[in-house]
Amino acid sequence: MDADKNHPVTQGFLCSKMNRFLDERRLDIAYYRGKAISLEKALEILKEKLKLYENENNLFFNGSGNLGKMQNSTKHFFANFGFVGVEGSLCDGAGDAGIKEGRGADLLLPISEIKKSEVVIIWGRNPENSNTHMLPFLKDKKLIVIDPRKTKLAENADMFLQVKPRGDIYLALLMARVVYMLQEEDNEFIESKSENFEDFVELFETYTINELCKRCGIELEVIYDILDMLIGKKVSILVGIGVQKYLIGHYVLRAIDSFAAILGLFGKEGCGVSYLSDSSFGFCSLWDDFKDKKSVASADFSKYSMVFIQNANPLVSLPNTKRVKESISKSQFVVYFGLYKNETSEIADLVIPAVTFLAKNDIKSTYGNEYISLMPKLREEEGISEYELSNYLFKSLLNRALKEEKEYIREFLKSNSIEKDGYLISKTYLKTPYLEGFYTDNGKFYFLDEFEDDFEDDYLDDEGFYLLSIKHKKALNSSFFRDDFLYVPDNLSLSNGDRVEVSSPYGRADFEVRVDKNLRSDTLMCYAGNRKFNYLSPSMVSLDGECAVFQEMKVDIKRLL
Ligand SMILES: Nc1nc2c(c(=O)[nH]1)N[C@H]1C(S)=C(S)[C@@H](COP(=O)(O)OP(=O)(O)OC[C@H]3O[C@@H](n4cnc5c(=O)[nH]c(N)nc54)[C@H](O)[C@@H]3O)O[C@H]1N2
Ligand SMILES: Nc1nc2c(c(=O)[nH]1)N[C@H]1C(S)=C(S)[C@@H](COP(=O)(O)OP(=O)(O)OC[C@H]3O[C@@H](n4cnc5c(=O)[nH]c(N)nc54)[C@H](O)[C@@H]3O)O[C@H]1N2
Ligand SMILES: [Mo]
Repeated sequence: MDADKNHPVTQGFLCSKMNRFLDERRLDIAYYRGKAISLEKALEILKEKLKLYENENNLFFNGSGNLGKMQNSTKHFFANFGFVGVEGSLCDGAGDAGIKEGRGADLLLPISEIKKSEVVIIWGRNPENSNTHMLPFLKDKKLIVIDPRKTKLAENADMFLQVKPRGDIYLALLMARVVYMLQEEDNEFIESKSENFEDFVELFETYTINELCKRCGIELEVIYDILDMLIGKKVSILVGIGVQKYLIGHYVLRAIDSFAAILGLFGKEGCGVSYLSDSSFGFCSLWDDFKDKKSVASADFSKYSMVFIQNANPLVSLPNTKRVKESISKSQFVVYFGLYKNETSEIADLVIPAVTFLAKNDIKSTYGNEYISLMPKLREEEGISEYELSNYLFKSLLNRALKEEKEYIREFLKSNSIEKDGYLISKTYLKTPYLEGFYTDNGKFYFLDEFEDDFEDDYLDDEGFYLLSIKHKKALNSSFFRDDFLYVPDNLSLSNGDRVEVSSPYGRADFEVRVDKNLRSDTLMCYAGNRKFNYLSPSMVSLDGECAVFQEMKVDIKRLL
């Protein structure tokens, strides 16, 4: 497989996952209760089971897949067939909710704007692993990294703040407080483009500077240094999911936005805060939605007769694995529709192979930049596309058919895309985001005005360890590659190969250890897709955004002999 040499983002490079994509062994045959069967037979069984359970409570559970719009054509069928759907997020939903509260809509910073920045702050994001195509655009910038772990990018950054996990909100309030103390706030932005500024000031002044420093683990001198680098400069802040894997996740993004707003960093060239949204803002939605939806992170599978799982591996990716396993075993009929064998396909009654993007027509928005990509079908594969499956079910159970594939693709394209230099982009990003105001009712930015954290006491004491979960370079969550180690700092008298038991208020799990000198002395780490991590995480959801909170816990560690 080759990349397009002229593409303005990838510039002819494939990420390490795409480089090995064709070697990955796909699921190429259907299974019924463990026995290989033909695809035709599998579709017949699916149809019969849908008829059997039609009047009962059933769930359609989908993950994110590859952002292809045609993937959701199955959702269209199950919504029309009376299934319950999922809402909320396992991913970036808490932060997204916080951004929407302040700005009305969560627009990313197009690559064309990042290119114009003088300083870039990488905050709780690890593009070295999770977004390698971003790296060339960071090369000639002053770089500041804020992360509890010394990432590769942090090693080469102009400044690195090894923040306390879950401490980012206090860091944002601290920096805003010092900007205000130094009278460096952007009064023109504040007066003409924002609301709630006085409340924001009152909020950060409820804490002493010392208290804020203690809560985020950063010294005041460092804050002066960082502000020296920022004030008067074109600054973009690229925030990842790291900062928001907590109950208070929406407040964190709102506080980071408010810090950016006090410096007037919105609606100006080369400035802004970019979170992990995709480029689909402003496009039409093609598919009907469910009448009833339940939170994805705390889905109780035991309540449903039939569960249809697509684009996801909930037995590894959902928090509180023990609960997930128990509850899914109580459902009467589980269908897995995916590309690869995994923990979820293993327990499913019926397994239906999907085809990859190479064998179906689709159009996709992009995670983290402004481009829209057509994905024409290039080859045949064993299996069935979402469109074909949905059309089959519509015809055989609801007596109607979907429109032609290309009509949906055309409709999506028409709703908000435009060609620029030979590539499709979203019209929304032809202009600097928020240049003409925010997407709130009155077009103004809303500063964070209140914040309460009932859980901070658990986090502030010195007992136990923080446990991070981050993305692996070679994996895509639980696909392609697994790393099941527990990474520990070098102050614990543990060595590579030691076995430990880790316990949290929600469960326990044992791991083989790897020492990682880049961790804080109070912090442990696993990669996403680790088969054990989610035995430790809670099935709670964030206070806003209904997002999983994988790091809302402290853990204890014990060496096993
Ligand atoms: N290779 C690869 N790329 C991927 C993925 C993959 O699995 N593999 N997954 C994709 C998906 S689904 C997503 S959502 C994106 C996510 O992309 P990122 O946002 O980059 O995701 P993470 O690796 O989870 O976390 C980023 C950083 O947050 C830090 N962090 C953890 N806790 C905290 C905290 O409390 N405060 C601060 N400041 N930092 C913290 C971690 O140390 C880590 O360096 O990546 C996408 N890209
Ligand atoms: N411990 C821990 N848990 C996490 C995270 C973490 O950092 N730590 N990260 C969270 C995040 S950010 C995310 S986004 C989720 C991701 O979690 P999941 O959505 O469960 O992602 P994957 O584990 O990659 O599983 C996706 C499955 O979708 C299937 N698939 C891929 N493409 C297609 C397609 O085109 N069609 C069909 N039908 N199927 C397809 C593949 O078979 C694959 O097994 O995990 C969350 N869980
Ligand atoms: Mo994600």
